[in-house]
Amino acid sequence: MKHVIQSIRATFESELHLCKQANDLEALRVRYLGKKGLVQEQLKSLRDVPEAEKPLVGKLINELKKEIEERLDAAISACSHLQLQDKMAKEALDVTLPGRRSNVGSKHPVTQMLDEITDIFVSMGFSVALGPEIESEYYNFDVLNISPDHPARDMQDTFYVAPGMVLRTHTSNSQGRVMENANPPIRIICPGRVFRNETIDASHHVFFHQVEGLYVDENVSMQDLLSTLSEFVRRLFKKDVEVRLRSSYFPFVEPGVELDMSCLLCEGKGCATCKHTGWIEVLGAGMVHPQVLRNVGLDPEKYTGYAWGLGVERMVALRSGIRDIRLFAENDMRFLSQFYAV
Ligand code: 2U9
Repeated sequence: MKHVIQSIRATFESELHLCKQANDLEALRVRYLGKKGLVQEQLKSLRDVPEAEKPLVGKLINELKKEIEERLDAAISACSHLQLQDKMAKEALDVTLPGRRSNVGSKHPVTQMLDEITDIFVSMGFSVALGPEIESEYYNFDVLNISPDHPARDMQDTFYVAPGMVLRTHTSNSQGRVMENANPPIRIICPGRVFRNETIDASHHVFFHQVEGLYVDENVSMQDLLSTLSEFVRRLFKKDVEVRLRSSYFPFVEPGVELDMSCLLCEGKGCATCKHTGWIEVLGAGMVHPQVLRNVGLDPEKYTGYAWGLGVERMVALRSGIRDIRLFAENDMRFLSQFYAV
């Protein structure tokens, strides 16, 4: 019996050395210490041992059991320590490495420009007024003195969505609504998307963005228009440009003007960008037509006002030298990523 116990001990030792991972140790434990394991087998066979030898053999088997338990416990703890070290080595992080910048995106260049224009006018005391993109012919045309036979009302220029309802062709629709419900002084700008029934090409699109502005009060003059818009243009283009007004026509203003600035590239000397005139057209403006004031219930004998309008895509194009406005509607990341704001 002693020899059997010795041989179990020796086999256990050699099998223990062959164990490489926790699974092997568990299998070894079951084989030796399990209910049907080798140690249990020896305990059962104690019945066949002569009575006189039983205490000694029993003691030897218990010593073997204890020894195997201790050896296995030590091996399991050494193994889990090794596994932990291995895991730590594999998952090690170098916290001194520079971080990887994640791409959080950026505002669309048209939105950036809308924000910049809005900030400038808000700093001058104007409020922002928004209006609907689907508008009645009344607010899109009638209030603004655009007569029923005006070519802008033609189906080829305007999208009609229902009888008497259009996709707004300018953001002035919001201004008529505000003027009806407010008393002067009125200082508002109306940013937003507008729609035109155009054939799309490099300089025309079926939708684009506008900002239109309006200032109505007693004694508002053309000089107010010129000084405010000059300051705006200089702040937007971050350059001390020259500004001039040219006579023009829009049904909602009288007189109507167009505002030019000296060419950003040649500073007025003449180049391909300004078609050798030295001037670049920036926006349309004028003194609010007396009929428009009457239409919204304001007395043109008491109040005067100036109004202006600009195309936002055109402002980005002027500042960044873009020749095709279709790029603004295509969402091509190769184009948009060039406008990432830092
Ligand atoms: C009211 C009265 C008058 C707004 C104005 C312009 C001149 C103008 C165009 C420029 C290029 C629009 O984007 S564009 O196509 N706009 O030239 N807009 S005066 O006049 C108003 C607005 C509201 C009540």
